[in-house]
Formats: sequence, structure tokens, C-alpha cells
Amino acid sequence: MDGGARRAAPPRGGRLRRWVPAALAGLVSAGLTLGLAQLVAALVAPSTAPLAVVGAAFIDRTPAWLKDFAIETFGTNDKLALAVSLVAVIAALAVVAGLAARRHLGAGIALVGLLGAVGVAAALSRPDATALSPLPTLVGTAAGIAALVLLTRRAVRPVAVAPARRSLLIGGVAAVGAVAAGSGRGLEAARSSEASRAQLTLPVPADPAPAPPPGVNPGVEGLTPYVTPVEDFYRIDTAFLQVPDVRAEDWSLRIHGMVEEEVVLTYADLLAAPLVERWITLTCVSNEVGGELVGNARWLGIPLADVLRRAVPSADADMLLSRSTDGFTTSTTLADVVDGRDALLAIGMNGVPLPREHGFPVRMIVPGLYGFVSACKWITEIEVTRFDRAEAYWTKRGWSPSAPIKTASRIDTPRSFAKVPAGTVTVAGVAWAQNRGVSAVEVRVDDGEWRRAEVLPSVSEDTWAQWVWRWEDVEPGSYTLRVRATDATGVVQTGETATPIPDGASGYDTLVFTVV
Ligand SMILES: Nc1nc2c(c(=O)[nH]1)N[C@H]1C(S)=C(S)[C@@H](COP(=O)(O)O)O[C@H]1N2
Ligand SMILES: [Mo]
Repeated sequence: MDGGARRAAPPRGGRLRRWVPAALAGLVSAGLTLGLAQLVAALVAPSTAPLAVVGAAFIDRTPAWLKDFAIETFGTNDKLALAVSLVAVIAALAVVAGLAARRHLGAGIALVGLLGAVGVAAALSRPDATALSPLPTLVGTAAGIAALVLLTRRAVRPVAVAPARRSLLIGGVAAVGAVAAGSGRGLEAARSSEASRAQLTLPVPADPAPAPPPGVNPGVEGLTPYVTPVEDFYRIDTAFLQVPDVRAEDWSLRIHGMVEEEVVLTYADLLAAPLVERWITLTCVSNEVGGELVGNARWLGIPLADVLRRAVPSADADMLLSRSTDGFTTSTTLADVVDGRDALLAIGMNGVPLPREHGFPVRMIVPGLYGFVSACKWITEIEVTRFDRAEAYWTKRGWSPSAPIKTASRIDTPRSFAKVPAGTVTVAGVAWAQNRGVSAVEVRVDDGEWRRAEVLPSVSEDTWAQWVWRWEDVEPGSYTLRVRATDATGVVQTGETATPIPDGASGYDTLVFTVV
């Protein structure tokens, strides 16, 4: 087969010998364009790299049916699929540009220029675009055109050019592109929020949190630990491609709107302030009854009420519209933040600087309010305003403008449909009623009486409590368990079922298991 191909090849081989260098010239020129753009983007802002802006602009303009198709087909790899397609299209067009340039240099230049123009338009169309946003694409495209001209004239067209010289020229441009791309990557990593976070040491809190009380974590298998490790903490946000990458040294928070005094805070201001540390259990409004979107952590931060006091909100303001660097917003009831509870602008979580996905460098945490109306990550702006003047991200999508956390309880063990041996069955779980506290937990078997579980100590009314109920002398059979909590104001958790939308799920966590 090989031999046959070679025999049939001569005429095509001659053509190939001319086309391959032309195609390669197009490809390496495109590579230089992207590599150099990457390097410039690392200096301007990584999100301004041509692939990043074109990809983002494409996603924003994708019709719903195509987005659904992509997510269905590629799942969470939809972004990778888009990147691969983009690179494939660019490579194909680069080959065309290289081939065109061999005949008509102007045509090749025009094609590369056109691609560059698409990149510039995409860069300018981004919501966070600045005058510098098109720079990476412009510099890259100019270099790409220069490379195409050079290679076409010196390596592609001359009939008599020595193969070694041709390879040297094409390989040289490819190497410059690769080095630029590599340095761009390196520079980007060195300037990233990860690098910024790695060099931080959290200050010692002026007002530290106590250690969790003795008696938590009673050694019941399957019971959720009292403290949620950072790596196990649930994560919910609208960030689709990448969570915001904000360096502490670049961060600032502006408090403005209906205030007497606009306040601007930097990360250095926070580090210099007396910081408090509080255990607070955070809950997502999307948590279903019995769900896992809840976690308990030790947050280090500055009291939000103190910061607001400096701004002096006007008397008729009733809402804080907090904004993240990515445009996400939360609406927080102003009265809740200044009623004495430990609302924080947090910089630390369980003793480490906030992890990037949990809002590095700074986020808000308000005990007793669901995350979507309080826990703004990557926070950069707080506008003091009114509920009748502004709407937050999720409110525009049908969720409540304000939402205190509903009293809830969860059975962690036994698991649904578990088979456990007869005798004593240990039933255990967690219950929360942030800002009020949990005073009692009761468990009910089938249609029996509600029986009191032991509520283990917790740090404060803002944290969940573990509970344990030892059910003795259980005979084989199938049983239904239900749990309900009572908050410290004496209100019993409602058994009425509600869906998470608009302001949180309710109902009793219920499961069936078997004793054998
Ligand atoms: N910037 C930003 N902050 C955000 C969100 C978001 O989508 N973007 N989601 C909120 C929601 S719905 C919740 S429940 C909490 C979750 O915080 P976590 O991911 O650290 O657990 O963050 C809140 N803060
Ligand atoms: Mo949430």
C-alpha cells in the first residue's frame, strides 16, 4: 500500500512540497499570534486573551437550544468542547491563510486581519472590557501578519530555498510562539489569586472564636462532623467557566448609595482592623429537606455593622445590594445586618485565607440568612438602597428578595433503606436554626409519639447542633423515621412541605429503613 501510494504520488508530491510549507507558515503564524497574545494578556488581564474573549462572547450569544444541546452532549466538558472547536476552526483558517498567501500575500494578510478583527470585537463586547482589552489580540495579530509575510517571502515562495533554512525559519517562528505562550502562562500563574493567597498569613483575631464545645462529635458512625472541613464545604455559585480570580492586593470594596459617607476598603485595611472570628453555619436556599447544601465553618472577618456605621446609611434605606466582581448580586435586609448578629466581611475560613471558590479575597457572611441573600463571594461593592428600587440576581429569576433560614433538621444515620441489626439503633443527625438556636430535636417512628433526642452542645445560636437518639430494643421490621427541631424561641419546625423556590424548602426529613 505504501509502495502504491508512492508510485502514484509524484505529481501530487510536487504540489505537496509547495503546499506543506505554506500550510505550516499559516499554522505557525497563528500560533505566534495566540502565544504572543497570551503573554500580553497575562500583563493586561488573563480574561482578555483572544481564545478567552471569543469563547466568552460565543457563550453569551449561544441560543438556548444550542447551550442545552452542548450541556447534554458534553456535560461539564461543554467548555472544553468549545475550546477544542475554536482551536480547530482557527487552525483550519490558518492553513487557508498560509495557502492563500503563497499566491496572493494580500489575501493571506486579509484573512489573518479579519480573524484579528473578530477577536478585537469580542474583546470590546465583554461586560468588563477596558481600552486595553483588545491589546493582546492586536499585538498578536500584528506579529502573526509579520510572520506570515516573512515566511511566505523567505521560506515558502523561493523555489531554491534550502530545506534546512526553510525548517529553521518556520521552526524559529513556532519556537518564538511557544516561548511566548509558555511565559504568558507562567506570568499568569505568578500574578494569579492563588499566588496572592499563598503568600498571605491571616492576622490573629482580636476576638477569637472558642473551640467547639466538648461533647460534639460523639463518635456515632455516619453523623456529620461538627466542623465542615474546607474541602468538604458545599459550593454554589453562578460562575460557569472559572470562578473569579481576584488578588488581595488588587481588591477593594466600595460602600455607596444611600449613605452619608462613601467608604472604600482595601485588603490592607481589613488586615489592620481588629478582626473577629465566629462559627457560623451557612445554608443554601436550594437545599432540599434532608439535603447536603449546609456547612459549619469558623469565619474570620470584620463586623459588617462597624463598616456600615462609618458609611452612615440613610434612615429610609432598607437593603444592601452586594455585588461580586463577576456581576452577581445579593439583596440583604439592612435591619438584619445591624441588629447585633455577627454579620461579617470574611477573609478567613477555618483558619486559612478564603479559598478561591469560596470567595477569595473577601465575602459576606450573615448568620440566619440563606447564602443567596447574604453570602456574596468575591464582593467588591455594597450599594445601600431600597427593596423597591433594586433587585438582586436570583430575585430577577423568581426567588424571594429576602429569606431568613428556616429551622431544619436532618437524619444522617441510619441511611435511607439501610439494614441494621436488631437491638439498639442509634439515630443521629444535625439541626439548625441560625440566629435563633436549636432548643430541641424530636424523632418519630411510624405514627408513634415524638420522642426527645439528645441535642449536643453547639457554639452559638448561629451554628448547627448535632443530635442523637438511642432507640432501644428494636425488633426486626421496616420503620419510617421523621425528625423535627424546635428553635430557641420555642417555635417548632413546620411539617408543611415547600419547595426550595422562592424562599427555602420545608417539611420533615423522612426515611425508611429495615431492622433485621
Ligand atoms: N459571587 C457570588 N456569590 C455567591 C453566589 C454566587 O453565585 N456568586 N452564590 C450564593 C449562594 S446561592 C450560596 S448558598 C453561597 C454559597 O457559598 P459557598 O459556595 O462558599 O458554600 O454563596 C452565595 N454567594
Ligand atoms: Mo444558595
